[in-house]
Amino acid sequence: MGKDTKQKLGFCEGNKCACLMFLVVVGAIAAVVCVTLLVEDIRDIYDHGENNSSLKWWQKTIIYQIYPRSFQDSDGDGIGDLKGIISRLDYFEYIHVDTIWLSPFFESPMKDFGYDVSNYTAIAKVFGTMEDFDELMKQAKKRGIRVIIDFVPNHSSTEHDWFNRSRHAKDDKDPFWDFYVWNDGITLANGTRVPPNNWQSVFGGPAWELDSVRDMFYYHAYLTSQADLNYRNPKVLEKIGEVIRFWMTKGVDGLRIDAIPHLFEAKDTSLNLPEPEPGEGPDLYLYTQNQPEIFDVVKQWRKIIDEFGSDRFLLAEAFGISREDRRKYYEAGSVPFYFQLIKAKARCCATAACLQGIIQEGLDISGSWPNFVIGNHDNLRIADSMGQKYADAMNLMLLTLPGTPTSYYGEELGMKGGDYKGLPPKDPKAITSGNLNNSRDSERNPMQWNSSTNAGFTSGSPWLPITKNTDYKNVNVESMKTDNTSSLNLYRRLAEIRQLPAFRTTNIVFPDKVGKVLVYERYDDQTSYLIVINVDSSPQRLDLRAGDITTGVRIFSTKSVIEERIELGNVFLQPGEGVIIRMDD
Ligand SMILES: *[C@@H]1O[C@H](CO)[C@@H](O)[C@H](O)[C@H]1NC(C)=O
Ligand SMILES: *[C@@H]1O[C@H](CO)[C@@H](O)[C@H](O)[C@H]1NC(C)=O
Ligand SMILES: *[C@@H]1O[C@H](CO)[C@@H](O)[C@H](O)[C@H]1NC(C)=O
Ligand SMILES: *[C@@H]1O[C@H](CO)[C@@H](O)[C@H](O)[C@H]1NC(C)=O
Ligand SMILES: *[C@@H]1O[C@H](CO)[C@@H](O)[C@H](O)[C@H]1NC(C)=O
Ligand SMILES: *[C@@H]1O[C@H](CO)[C@@H](O)[C@H](O)[C@H]1NC(C)=O
Ligand SMILES: *[C@@H]1O[C@H](CO)[C@@H](O)[C@H](O)[C@H]1NC(C)=O
Ligand SMILES: *[C@@H]1O[C@H](CO)[C@@H](O)[C@H](O)[C@H]1NC(C)=O
Ligand SMILES: CC(=O)N[C@H]1CO[C@H](CO)[C@@H](O)[C@@H]1O
Ligand SMILES: [Ca+2]
Ligand SMILES: [Ca+2]
Repeated sequence: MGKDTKQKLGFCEGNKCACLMFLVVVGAIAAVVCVTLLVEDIRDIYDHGENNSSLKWWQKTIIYQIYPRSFQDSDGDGIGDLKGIISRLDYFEYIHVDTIWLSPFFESPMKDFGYDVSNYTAIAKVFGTMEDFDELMKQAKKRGIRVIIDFVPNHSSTEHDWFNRSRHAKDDKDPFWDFYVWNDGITLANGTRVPPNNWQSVFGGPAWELDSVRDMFYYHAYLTSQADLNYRNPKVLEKIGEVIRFWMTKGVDGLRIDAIPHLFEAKDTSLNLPEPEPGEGPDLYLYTQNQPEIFDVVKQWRKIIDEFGSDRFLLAEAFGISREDRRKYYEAGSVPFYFQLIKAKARCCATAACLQGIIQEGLDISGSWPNFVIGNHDNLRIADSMGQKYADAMNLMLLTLPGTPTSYYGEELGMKGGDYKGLPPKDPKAITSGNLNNSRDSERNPMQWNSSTNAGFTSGSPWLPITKNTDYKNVNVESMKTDNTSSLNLYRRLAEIRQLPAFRTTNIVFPDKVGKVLVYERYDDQTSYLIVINVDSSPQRLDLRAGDITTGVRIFSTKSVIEERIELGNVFLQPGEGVIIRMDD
């Protein structure tokens, strides 16, 4: 075919909208909205002419995040484990996911459920053994499933042997003396010892803790039991390099680096956080986040994993970074997670304009490979943040955007988070900060596999109960398998559609005027698809004709399994409904 798509996309000549208004009365609410796609300017930015065959595996995959504690328990202790994950590997084939990312499963006192590592090369007993991990790798490989593991370099548990050696070190001749960020602090006139500055921890309170053994303060970005490693010390880099090689040798396909913006703190510990400007919130991490030294370390880690082949993947967890810093993460050989869609509701009410703006920001990366995330273990599930009605539509959006999507376990079911109001929190963030609103328990609720007691997650008593509000008797994998309109089957269908060549490109165009419905077009030389998602709370009717193209085939709808030829001049969507339309030539 090879037709001129630019001409084809001229929805309205010279962007002057010439759409006819269809005055159809539906429930007396639907308004006709005319959508024009603006071609020239946007196309030049996003059109990188990606070549399907030259894409790397991580550009063609869906990443599925497993929170091991909550995915599948194999031994009845109520806590998910590696054997449980192994027993569910076939599920990933079923939903067409071929990359899993495991949140931490390393030895840990579990003060932050594994994000406090006490031995980077050992498995937490509660999750299993190294043999279990090797078996997991073997079984995953057999099924063509890639495995990415979490890597938590910013801090170790204070129960790590390195910390013990460091706090017992007598002087700088001890190799562990400077392994962590130590400081004498300040001694006041009345003899009281105080931290060297007013730096704050992410989980609330001062970021310095006086250690009674060494009689010095150590810095911790998170909990007091999560001491920050000192990346100005080459010996730390050496040890952490060994950890990376250890897991690469085990055959893992990539690392997801946790909390990387916190890797370095300002060298000058006399710097105090300034009073916030009137009307502005304080910049609590001015001296402890996004320091320029980070990128050299990322480059070093990229070099190490390249020893094992250039196609291993490096993902950086970097929340709320600047455009410039995003560029630097890419330049250093990593892909920085783009998280802003998670915050769409809070940031701008998740309206169509809001979502489009966030997506465009996510694509503003000068030719680098994009990625999008709509949920994780730190944020409310989509069904809770956006509303159940919009859960399928958000999966539709995630899986049709350019780049690599990351799905959080359970989101393929449109599952709600647990309702733990009134129960004591398990999340240390809530406990430490003394604010129950900070609890991340809800989104860490057990995966719902079937309609048996405890949803097939465990034969024992789950560490977080399965609560009534999640309707697990209906919202579970087994029940949803048999219903071709279920969230699960919609997700599977979307995962298939993603494999079409047009979705493998980074080509995307948006309308020049945004209404209440999120609209974008994805295309390659051959075929063009319109994605239309009603994120509004009222039904919407749209005219989507593009020049002389007046019909298309609706190949997907969140409300129907029937493929249907439709009139583009009259597209009707219920609230929360999303469709994919293959445009006729
Ligand atoms: C895609 O690959 C084909 C065949 O390998 C090549 O001829 C073409 O130039 C490539 N296109 C781009 C945009 O790289
Ligand atoms: C792109 O790759 C997928 C599988 O990786 C394949 O099914 C499809 O045919 C390819 N498309 C083109 C245009 O090469
Ligand atoms: C971590 O655990 C492994 C396996 O048990 C052990 O060989 C190693 O010495 C431990 N490392 C540290 C730093 O404690
Ligand atoms: C910590 O180090 C001290 C001094 O070397 C040692 O006596 C102690 O056994 C260590 N503790 C642990 C838990 O390894
Ligand atoms: C010492 O002085 C500081 C600052 O004025 C005060 O907060 C603290 O309570 C005093 N400590 C004692 C033991 O008096
Ligand atoms: C927690 O959230 C509720 C509801 O939004 C709010 O009323 C309350 O003030 C919050 N509590 C704290 C300690 O922030
Ligand atoms: C639900 O899953 C559990 C764990 O896999 C299994 O033991 C149980 O038999 C299942 N129940 C049904 C009704 O399939
Ligand atoms: C969906 O399921 C219904 C009921 O089982 C069945 O009648 C229908 O043919 C199915 N539709 C498709 C497209 O598979
Ligand atoms: C999104 C994410 O990975 N958040 C983690 C960041 O790091 C802290 C400390 O390791 C964890 O508590 C968060 O869960
Ligand atoms: Ca278990
Ligand atoms: Ca740090």
